[in-house]
Amino acid sequence: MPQINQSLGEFIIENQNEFKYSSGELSRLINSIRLAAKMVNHKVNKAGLVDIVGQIGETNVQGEAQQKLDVYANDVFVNGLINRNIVCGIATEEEEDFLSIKGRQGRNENKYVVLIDPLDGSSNIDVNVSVGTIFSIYRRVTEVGKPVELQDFLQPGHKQVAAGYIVYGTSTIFVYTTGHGVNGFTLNPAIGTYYLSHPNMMFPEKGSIYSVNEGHYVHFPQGVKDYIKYCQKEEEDRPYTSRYIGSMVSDFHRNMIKGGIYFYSSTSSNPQGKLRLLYECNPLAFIAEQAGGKASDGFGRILDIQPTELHQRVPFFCGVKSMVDKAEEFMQRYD
Ligand code: AHM
Ligand code: MG
Repeated sequence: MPQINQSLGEFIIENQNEFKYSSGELSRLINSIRLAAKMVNHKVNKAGLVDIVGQIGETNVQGEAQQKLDVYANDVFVNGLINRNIVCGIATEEEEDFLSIKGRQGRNENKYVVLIDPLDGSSNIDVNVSVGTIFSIYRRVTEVGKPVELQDFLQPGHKQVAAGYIVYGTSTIFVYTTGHGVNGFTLNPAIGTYYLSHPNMMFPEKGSIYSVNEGHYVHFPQGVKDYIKYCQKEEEDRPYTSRYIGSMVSDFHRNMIKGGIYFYSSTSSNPQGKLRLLYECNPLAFIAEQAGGKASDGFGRILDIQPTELHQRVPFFCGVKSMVDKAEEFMQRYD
């Protein structure tokens, strides 16, 4: 008899009590995201078959060209969360302002806000390379029943109640944490169910992969240049292997399983780097710490940063703890 693992739906119900404010609301919210992710997965898999690949002629708030699939993914996640009356506010990479959700009869009793990058690694869509979704969930800090405010979104990452990502890759995997470890569920596309395939995910103690866009080398701060040279040096367990997909979710996922570090630091033209604190770095930092890894801006813990803007960028070093420690050591020489 083939073994049938626990499904994501069963897992969510079984572990709902672990959550200290358990009211079923967070479970419904994660359920809603898993459903939206199936729809996005379906579309991603068809990219190229229909006229869906390519830019839609708009730019997002970051000034980057939007792909059609970005727009689709954004609509699916946002509408899914709004229609099912499950959150009180949403912030997405694709929209300048956060959305305050009115709720049924004009009053919204929901407690959670979601921040989301609906389709990360979007430059990879046209070329059949893995992309992903990243999400982060907080309890609102303002009064329930009133419209959400910016401060509900600008919370430091250590206040997250849940975070996760989906990689639409050679297979589709849904990985999330509610602060009790990290679990991964692989989608069986034939029956549309995610099954627990990666229980209790942990970064290895040691790693041998470094992931960075070395094209920016001349523009990196000296600490990053030195760290890259350290990774490449013939010594002890080095040189490390270089792997860079250009979809951070996919790079992160591989590094968590195989052992590695991902970094996107400041450059001379972008002093805060490229990645967004609230819906890219914080959720992955939360997952990393839950999996025994580490996430830093080169000088301190990502999850302790007090955000000041919705689309704030931050330098990001994330992966095996000892590797991030080493990168910080190089960075701090030039503090
Ligand atoms: P995106 O959200 O617009 O896709 O940008 C984030 C992505 C990360 O997934 C990836 O690691 C990085 O940008 C790649 O950037 P670059 O092409 O500068 O290396
Ligand atoms: Mg992104």
